[in-house]
Amino acid sequence: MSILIPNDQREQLEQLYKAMAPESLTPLWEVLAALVSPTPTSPAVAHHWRYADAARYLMRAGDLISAEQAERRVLILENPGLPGQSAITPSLYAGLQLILPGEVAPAHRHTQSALRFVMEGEGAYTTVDGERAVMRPFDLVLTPSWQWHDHGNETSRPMVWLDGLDIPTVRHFAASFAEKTDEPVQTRLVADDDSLSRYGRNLRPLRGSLADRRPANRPLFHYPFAEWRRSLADLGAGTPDPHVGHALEFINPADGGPVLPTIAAQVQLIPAGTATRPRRSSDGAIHVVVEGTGTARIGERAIALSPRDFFVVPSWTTLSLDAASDLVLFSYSDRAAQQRLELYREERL
Ligand code: GTQ
Repeated sequence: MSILIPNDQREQLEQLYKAMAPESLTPLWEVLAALVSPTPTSPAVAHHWRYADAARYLMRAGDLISAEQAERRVLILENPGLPGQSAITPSLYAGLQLILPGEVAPAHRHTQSALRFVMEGEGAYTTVDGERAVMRPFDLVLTPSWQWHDHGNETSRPMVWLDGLDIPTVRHFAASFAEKTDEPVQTRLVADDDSLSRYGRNLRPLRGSLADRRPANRPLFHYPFAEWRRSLADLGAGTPDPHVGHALEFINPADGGPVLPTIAAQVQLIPAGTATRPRRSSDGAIHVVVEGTGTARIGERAIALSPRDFFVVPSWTTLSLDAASDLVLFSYSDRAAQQRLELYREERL
């Protein structure tokens, strides 16, 4: 409340609040300014994790608990501003998942939407609705809502990837449903990466034909590093956008929109020796450094970046990126949800 209130009036008001509290009634005027803030006030803070540091703890967990026991052996990247909430931003979750050689993370499905961004290892798989995506470093793999998925590693090396899910968003709506099957590993129904050839090259099977097996609204779920990196490399010779560098969003080929209903994902190339101008947006975003070194200036903070670092930028906090060498970033955010809810804003400074 911004207007001054005399002491005796304040006392009477406090008595009123105390009297009505047992009836589950509270006064709006005490909280209105915080509830309806003129600009976003995220409880999340900017934060930075180094992959090697997190991976060390993850490998220790690998010695202590199996993937099958844990169901998902994951260390959550928890925002220090959101303690105990298993969240990296108010709406999104991030975790580092480890699958050791010979292990499986058993099949399940849930209403939460997920993406995987591969950090280490090569050749383990995620099966989505009977189709395996064979994962290589910096591939993006999706598990859309309510699609069966299991993970397995038949290689001789550990496999680690970043899980990005909308767990806090689904919790917010109290809309979590989940199921398990008796079969921990799904039967392969089609060739590995079948949907890449069916839907991943600006083509699609004829509508209604047998080959059109994936859900019409979300046919593709694997976006290989080799493909997105080539597109960024081709752009690299041209003039970068002053605020985002060369930036490409992963799209759902069914509608050209974001890859998931709640989550948008993108990659960026900031050419060596350049810096992006400060920009802020209402979507808190989680970034992975794929290649290069430089500095991320997030609000008042400056974070030195090196490959496989993670950093989170809270809503409405300015970000500028300074590339010492060609800086390649992957990021995901709740922009998809915000755009659907007509909330999204950005400001280029
Ligand atoms: O792989 O299905 O990090 O269900 C959190 C919840 C991963 C998964 C997570 C999950 C998964």
